[in-house]
Amino acid sequence: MEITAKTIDKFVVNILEEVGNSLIIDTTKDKLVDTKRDRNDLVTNFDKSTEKFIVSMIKEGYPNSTIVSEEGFGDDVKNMDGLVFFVDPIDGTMNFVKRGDDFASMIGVYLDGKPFVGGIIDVMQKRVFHGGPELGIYCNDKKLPNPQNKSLREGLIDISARMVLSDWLNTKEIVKNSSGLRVYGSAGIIFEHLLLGKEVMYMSYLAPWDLAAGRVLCEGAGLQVTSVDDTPVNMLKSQVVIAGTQKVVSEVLKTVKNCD
Ligand code: 2AM
Ligand code: CA
Ligand code: CA
Ligand code: CA
Repeated sequence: MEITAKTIDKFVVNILEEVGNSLIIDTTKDKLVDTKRDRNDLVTNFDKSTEKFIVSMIKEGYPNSTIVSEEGFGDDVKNMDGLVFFVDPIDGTMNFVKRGDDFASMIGVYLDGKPFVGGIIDVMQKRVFHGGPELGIYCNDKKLPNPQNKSLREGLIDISARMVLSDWLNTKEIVKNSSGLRVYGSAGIIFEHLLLGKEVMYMSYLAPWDLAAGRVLCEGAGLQVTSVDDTPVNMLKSQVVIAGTQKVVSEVLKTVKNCD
């Protein structure tokens, strides 16, 4: 298939809509739940079957691309040359298992290392956020305006519970300087909140598949995404990432620097 932003955007949206329709049914079914690193790191049969489906669609549509994915059905990707797809089949698996909402499926596409197209489906709300720097950002068929460049004291923020509880990187001070903390438990749902201007910053330790789609969409919407040491994010490793309005990211980077 053609490698244009428009074609790949349509391709990604079609896959995510199909995934969303089947996950809405799956969330009512019994799940086989397994743990990975610890008792709160879950994987279900649906994470695996969804990833297998997405990977097979990508291999069919773009056989020359490479795939970085969470549950192990992708490729062993060593560099960002050409077309690289990042797949998180179910983001917020704990929410999927315990709540049946506030979970997402995400596909981020990079061309020669550059953010190209991103797609995040908020499954239970049936909303697909998609697009990129070339196309602009859409929620389903509606083009979204860029979020306002708010400051930390003007907005709600989201930081992973683990980071706040341990006060890692001065996170308690950052929370105190904001309008308040929210912890939604799904990177995809939090990126949705950033794109809609409902939250002004997200800070968490993220793997490449947690970050890839959200980064494309945030940068396409005039938001900033950076690693915590103020260097560009590396899409082939896990790292602490700050995403948010330009004003908030610069405030947070200053607070983080004061932490030692
Ligand atoms: P997941 O559900 O796809 O695993 C809150 O837990 C968010 O952080 C979710 O988006 C979750 O994605 C992700 N997450 C959970 N554990 C993680 C880890 N050890 N490293 C990076 N991201 C993680
Ligand atoms: Ca996981
Ligand atoms: Ca994830
Ligand atoms: Ca996942």
